[in-house]
Amino acid sequence: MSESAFTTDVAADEPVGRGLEGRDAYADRHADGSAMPSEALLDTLLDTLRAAVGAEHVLTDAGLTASYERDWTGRFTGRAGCVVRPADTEQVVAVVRACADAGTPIVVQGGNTGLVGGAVPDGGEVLLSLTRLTALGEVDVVAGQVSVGAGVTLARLQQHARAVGLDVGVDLAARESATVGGLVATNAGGIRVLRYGSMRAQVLGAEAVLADGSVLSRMAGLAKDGTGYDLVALLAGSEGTLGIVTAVRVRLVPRLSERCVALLAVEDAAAAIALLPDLRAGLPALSAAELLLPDGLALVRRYAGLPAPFAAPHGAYLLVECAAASDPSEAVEQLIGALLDAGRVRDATVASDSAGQRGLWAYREQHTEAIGAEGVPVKLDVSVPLDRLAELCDALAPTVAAVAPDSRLIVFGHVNEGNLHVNVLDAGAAAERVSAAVLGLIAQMSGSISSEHGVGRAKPAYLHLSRSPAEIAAMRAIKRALDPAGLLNPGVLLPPP
Ligand code: 2HG
Ligand code: ZN
Repeated sequence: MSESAFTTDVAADEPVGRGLEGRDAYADRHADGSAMPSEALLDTLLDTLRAAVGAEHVLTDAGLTASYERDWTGRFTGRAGCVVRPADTEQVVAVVRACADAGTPIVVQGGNTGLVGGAVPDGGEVLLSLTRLTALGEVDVVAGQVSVGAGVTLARLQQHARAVGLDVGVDLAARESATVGGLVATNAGGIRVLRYGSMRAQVLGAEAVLADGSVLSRMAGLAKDGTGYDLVALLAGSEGTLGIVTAVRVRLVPRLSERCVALLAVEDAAAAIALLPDLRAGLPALSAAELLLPDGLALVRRYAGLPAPFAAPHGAYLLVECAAASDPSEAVEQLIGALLDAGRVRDATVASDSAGQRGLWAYREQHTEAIGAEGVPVKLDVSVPLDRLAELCDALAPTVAAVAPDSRLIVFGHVNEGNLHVNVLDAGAAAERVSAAVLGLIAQMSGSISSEHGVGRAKPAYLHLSRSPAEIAAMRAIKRALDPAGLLNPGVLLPPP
């Protein structure tokens, strides 16, 4: 499809929104011609915001705004014009209308656990924090659904669902802080995608405030609905650029209280990948398969003071979890026995009790923190077709070493989805060259430059490596149609025209 098929009446080169300090139409000009925010307009906007959400929920003091202005990795920071903390959808509407009137862009933030800078300001935007939208509806156990506010954390939602024998299909290490709105906005994946799919698959409905202040609401949770464009699905993964998700109708799954977790030691990453068909076929209760490599394991062990999982080191490790209504341990042990006998697994440890299971998961889940404790990494989140994953594992080290010889590469990930987390420490001035080299490699392998973390501010310049010109033109047309002034999350996801 040609670009013109999507052209709207907004010129392609119209600037997307910028912060209070950069928007000429709403700014006074200094004698030297530089754009400055109009003090009067800023004051008027702050007054309107205070009236909308209460003065105590409009933060301007640097001491109070700082934690909202820096991402989890410390890689992305920027000053917000102010931080606004609405309590409900009506207040979000009032904030959006006030910002639209003032021409001031908005950055939307949930639990601030994002890893691509998609929820921190670039400079001068109104930062809209949704953490006060914590309504928790009663679980509809017949439908297996619940309506929740965007600011509810994943851990709180899990607790809520588990209390009635249900669970959430998505799970990830940042569960205590990550919010449902953020999970939808980034179409988060995590550790159970092989069983339940990513966040988009858990979303049966949503309510969202659009850039003009109108409210899109589809919260009935219809399992079947063939009435045209799936706008809710479009919001999933839109990273706050099309609308502000304020509530979500979440699909729940049965709570499977019996678990078995095993750590398998194998020769190398290729051997771990080669086990997948047997694991999927032999373990119907399979719910996670995570790849760990020696450097990452060593880093986590040092950071968390964990013992070695095996007497001898191995080339790669596969963490496997099964979850079922009745104890899946027997099936896991049987399969592992056969794999050991066949020499395809070199060693294995199985945990049937919850303390042992937590212990094994710690090797995997502590990766992000252990890496963060070493410094600010180049953090890439990529996927390739499974039949190229082993090739990618082999190619990563030479690719990174060629541009950043003194760096340290830590790779781990969700192996069944071909999704690797590539973290590079000590890249120094070569950081961007590392991104370009790794993402270029991914493009050659028909992969995705962003598998589950989103594009954010970190990767718009690389979007063309995963999306065709026609796709990017279609995305731009959708953005222009829903947010013609570029009010929502400017600079996130789409590169400048
Ligand atoms: C995970 O799988 C998260 O633990 C974070 O997606 C990955 O830190 C990372 O690179
Ligand atoms: Zn992940």
